[in-house]
Amino acid sequence: MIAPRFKPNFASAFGLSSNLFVRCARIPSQNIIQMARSALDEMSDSGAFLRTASTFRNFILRDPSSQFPAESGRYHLYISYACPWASRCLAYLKIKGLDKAISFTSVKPRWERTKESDEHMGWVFPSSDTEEPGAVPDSLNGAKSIRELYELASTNYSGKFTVPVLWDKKLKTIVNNESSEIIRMFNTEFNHIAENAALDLYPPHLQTCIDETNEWIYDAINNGVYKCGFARKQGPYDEAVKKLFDALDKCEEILGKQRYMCGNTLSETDIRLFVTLIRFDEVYVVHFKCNQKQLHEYPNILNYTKDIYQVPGMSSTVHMEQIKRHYYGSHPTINPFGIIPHGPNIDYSSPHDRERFS
Ligand SMILES: N[C@@H](CCC(=O)N[C@@H](CS)C(=O)NCC(=O)O)C(=O)O
Repeated sequence: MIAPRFKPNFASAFGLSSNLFVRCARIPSQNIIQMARSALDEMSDSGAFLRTASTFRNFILRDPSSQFPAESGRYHLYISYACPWASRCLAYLKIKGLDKAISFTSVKPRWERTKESDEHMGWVFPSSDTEEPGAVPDSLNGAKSIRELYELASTNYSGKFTVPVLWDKKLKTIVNNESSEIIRMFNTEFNHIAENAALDLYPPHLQTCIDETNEWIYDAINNGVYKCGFARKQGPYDEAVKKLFDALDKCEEILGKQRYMCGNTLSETDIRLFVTLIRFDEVYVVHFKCNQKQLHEYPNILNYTKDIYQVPGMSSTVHMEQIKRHYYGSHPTINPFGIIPHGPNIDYSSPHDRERFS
């Protein structure tokens, strides 16, 4: 049996079961809510994966008098190329033409010990520019890990140390660590400095479709693959797999009638769906046991994934080697020896048939 990734000593001191403790334990005498410290610990008693909500939820606004005004050069996006949630945000930086106004850096793909003093495993920065292609040391704050950024931003933070992190260089704090909100800010609030300001991925006439579609796609697909992969009992896994493939069948049908998920215009929903689809055959099929069908067995979804990959800027957000090294190498409860499967190496830059809808 493999030990939990992070077990602070005071869990047992307060007589809490580790399962309860890591999910969300209230310690009455001190009124502390202790949250899960890693996705691997977010487990209900029934063995189902339960994702906890992000904590930093401030908004950058175009209004210069706001606490976090949209200014060029002020914000930094910390990502991992491996992470689908962070990759959504990076995709927005690229396709909205914001990557000169908002800087970004990536951590190393494999989780490592974040401190000598405990067992937490998480995102760390390389120690030099050459250690890891695509990752660089943290020149802004000199942090060794993403965990240190959370500790700089808050002295009593007790949640997970996740990417993405949208960092304010001026106030030296985390503005927001929730990708679904970060992409909304990038879509609208920086248009006075965005190189591709005309691209609106959340236009008023599509908002109802986008919100409704995001909801079932998040539950069944984006988060659904994690529910399959992190389930610790057969029942929750069976349920998640069924939901996942029902939802993929539904996508296949929709994409047989139109180019994108909300009509013939690229929208937020497509970027959110893409980051999961691009990882599907290479990782989720094997690592998260999502193997009822592979994506390349869905012709519309496969061609749609290629179509979005070929949107200018998108391919630079996909580092498949880092994606595979992260998943297969960072979850020892699922893949104890960290072996990385070779296939299937799909070429997403090959021709697709989606122009038939335009
Ligand atoms: N709700 C967050 C989820 C972010 C998230 O779960 N990121 C993962 C990487 S894909 C992470 O950093 N996990 C660290 C951990 O579980 O310790 C968002 O969408 O921004």
